[in-house]
Amino acid sequence: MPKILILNGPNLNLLGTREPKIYGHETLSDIEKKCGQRGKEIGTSIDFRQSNSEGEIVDWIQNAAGTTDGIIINPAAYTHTSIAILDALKQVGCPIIELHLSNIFSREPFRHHSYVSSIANGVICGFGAHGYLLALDAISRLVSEKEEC
Ligand code: CA2
Repeated sequence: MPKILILNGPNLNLLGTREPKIYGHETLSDIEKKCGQRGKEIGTSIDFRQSNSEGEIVDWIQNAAGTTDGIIINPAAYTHTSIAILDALKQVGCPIIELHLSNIFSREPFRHHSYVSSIANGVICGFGAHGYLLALDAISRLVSEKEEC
């Protein structure tokens, strides 16, 4: 069964408690449950994590090499700042989807640049919590295409 790692960056543990107009009403735990359900439906195992620490996210990405079939990452604010996360993702060797709840391109200019987009297979943004399910469907397809190679 393919293993999918879903990584969430800083402050996403606050989802559902503040800024619902931008990020919606669902908590990260609600989203984790939905991802688990969709994972069962599409036959993938889901490892869902959140950290406020850049270094911990880098460690998780490094440890994914050779053990994980696909990564979905919402790097949150590190999207716009982290060369360390970019470098870790570059060496991991499995399909990667970058994900954002909000449409970063309709927000402040400093959110328009992402370090991660250049190495992601695809980017999903602006669909709120539903984006996680879209990303799961997309990565599952990428993983099965890779197996066929
Ligand atoms: O839209 C997204 O998913 C973001 O990755 C969220 C980040 C933001 O820095 C990115 O530009 C876009 C922020 C996550 C903070 O989440 C909060 C949730 C509730 C209350 C406060 C922050």
